[in-house]
Parts: sequence; C-alpha cells; structure tokens
Amino acid sequence: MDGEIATRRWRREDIEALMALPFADLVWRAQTVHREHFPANEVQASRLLSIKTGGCPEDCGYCSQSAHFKTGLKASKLMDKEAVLAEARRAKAEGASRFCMGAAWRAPKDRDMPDLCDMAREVKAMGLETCMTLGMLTEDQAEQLAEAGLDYYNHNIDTSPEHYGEVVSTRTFEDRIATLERVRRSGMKVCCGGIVGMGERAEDRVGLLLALANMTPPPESVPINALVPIEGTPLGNSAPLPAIEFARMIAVARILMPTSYVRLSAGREQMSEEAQALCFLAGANSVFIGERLLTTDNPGERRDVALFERLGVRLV
Ligand code: SAM
Ligand code: DTB
Ligand code: SF4
Repeated sequence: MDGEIATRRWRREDIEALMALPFADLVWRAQTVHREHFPANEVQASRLLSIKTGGCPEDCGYCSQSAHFKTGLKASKLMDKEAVLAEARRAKAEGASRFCMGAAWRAPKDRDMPDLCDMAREVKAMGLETCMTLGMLTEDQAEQLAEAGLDYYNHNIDTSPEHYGEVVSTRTFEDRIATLERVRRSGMKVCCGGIVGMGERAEDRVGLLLALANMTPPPESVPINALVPIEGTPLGNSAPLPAIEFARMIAVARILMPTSYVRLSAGREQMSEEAQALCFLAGANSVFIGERLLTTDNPGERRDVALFERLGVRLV
C-alpha cells in the first residue's frame, strides 16, 4: 500500500460530502479510483465455511448463531480438520481463490489453537489464500495464526462506534479495535467491515466508513454486508437499505480505501442482479461464492455464472 494512502486521515465532512453527491458523479469518481488500482472487470471470489456453528455466548442482535436468541439453529462443535480440508478442496474446484473459516465464538480456546493452525497451514498449502474469523484474539493467538501462515483475519466493527452498543452488549467497540490492533501487529492482513440495514441512521453509516478508512493502514479487505434478517433475533424485522443507498455505501468505501478489496458480502441472495451490478459499478471487487454463507443462503454457482457472464466480469 502506498504511504500516502496508508496514513491518510478523512474527516466526517469529507464522507458526508461524498454521500451527498449526485449518484452518477459518485459512481464516476468511484470508477476512476477503482481503475487506477485494480483491473476494471475482475472480482475476487472467496468461499466461506462455518467450522463451528451456533451456541455463541455473544448477543450480536443480527446473528443467527447467538445463544441469546431462539433462531432454531442447531449448534455444533468445531469440525474435524479433514472435513474442513475437504470443503476447501471443493471451494478451490469451484473457483474460489480464498477460503474463509468462521467460528461462532467470543474467542478461541487455547486448546483449539493447534487444530486451527493446522487448518490454516494445510488450506494454504492447497494454493488458496486463507482467512479466519474466530472472535477476539490474544496477542499470542494472533502470533500463532500468523506463524501458521494465515493470510487474513476477519473481525468486523459492524457499525459506527456510536451505534455499536445498540447492537451488541456483551463486548465493546474498543474490544473489537484491540483485537484488530493485535492482528495488525502480528503481520496478518486485516479484513474488517460492517453491516448495513440494521435500522442505523445515515450518520452511523458515515461513522462506520470513517472508522474503517482512518485505520492506519486501512483494512486490506472491507466486507460490506447487507443484513440478512434472521427470525428470532432483535433485528429480524429490519427493512433493507434501498439498493441505491447500498451502492452509495460501496462507492464511498471504494473512494476512501482505494487499494482495499471492497466485498459485496452478505445479502446477495436477497438482491436483484441489477442491484448487484450497481455495486460492481460502484467499485465492489470481491464476493462470497457458493450456496451458503455461514448459516444462510447465497446465490450459488449456477446463478453467479450467469450474472458474471452477463456483466463480462471474470472471477479471480
Ligand atoms: N464470532 C466471530 C465474530 O463475531 O467476530 C466470527 C463470526 S461472525 C458470524 C462474522 C461476521 O458476520 C459478523 O461480524 C457480522 O458482520 C457478519 N454477520 C453475522 N450475521 C449476519 C447477518 N445476519 N447479516 C449480515 N452479516 C452478518
Ligand atoms: C463478513 O463480513 N461476512 C461474512 C464473513 N465476514 C464471516 C459472514 C456473513 C454471515 C451472514 C449470515 C450467515 O450466513 O450466518
Ligand atoms: Fe457470536 Fe460472531 Fe454471531 Fe456475534 S456475530 S453472536 S460473536 S457468531
């Protein structure tokens, strides 16, 4: 990342001004920035796997996996390494270049670290990029994962610092930042983004982007998730953000973080092809492929092949 981009500071007013641009002007700026730093018609493909599902002690108001809410999800323990490796092979065969392993934990237990490190090491040896999202990490755990060759660690800030306490009560925004700093110091790349459509205010979306863009350096990977409403959770009845507002969010993320992968993450199943196309026009250049995200559906290969062919986009 060039030094100027790594240390640039954005002001809230800069972001508000971008958000207020006429849509065509905003998309034109986002396209210009995107084409300076990335091939215009390539989208990176990641595949997710839930390696430990449900029964989570945290109370994130959007999540199907929290033990605090009755969502009907069946909890299971950490998968065997061989089963994880088989899924990684399948992901590679389906065209994924990165394999992301997610666990419904507040934090990993030290006794699970050797298995987790083996998974990271062996998935990487297949020629896939690796990512994990396991909750909070100690410095030592971050170092162990980095040592095993884990490329990315995902840990989202999810919303603005001001709104965070309304979504999660079992940890603070500062807890999230502390883990992100440990990940950064360990040498792994940072994957950090948020969710929109949780009933947040427009200023919270600005606050989310401000917090992400002012990390020094900004995250290399920025997932923008559209809330997948889960029945039984406090946010299960939230209304989706209009597609054009969602695309604005992507465009502003692209302008603020020119060299980061901006991922159109959760929510593609609920979006039209045209809404997704707007996001790619706005500078999104990464997606999750496959039939499933962690616990919810994703468009899957047949629909995605059709979409990306129609758009002339190459998945890489
Ligand atoms: N337990 C770990 C943690 O919270 O960091 C890792 C797994 S957690 C499911 C990873 C991320 O998925 C969350 O931070 C959130 O951004 C996203 N997520 C979870 N449920 C979602 C939903 N219903 N809709 C959209 N994004 C969601
Ligand atoms: C991220 O930002 N989105 C992914 C990944 N990081 C771990 C998770 C999306 C989860 C969507 C809801 C589910 O399938 O449970
Ligand atoms: Fe647990 Fe992560 Fe879901 Fe929060 S988002 S309840 S920490 S799995």
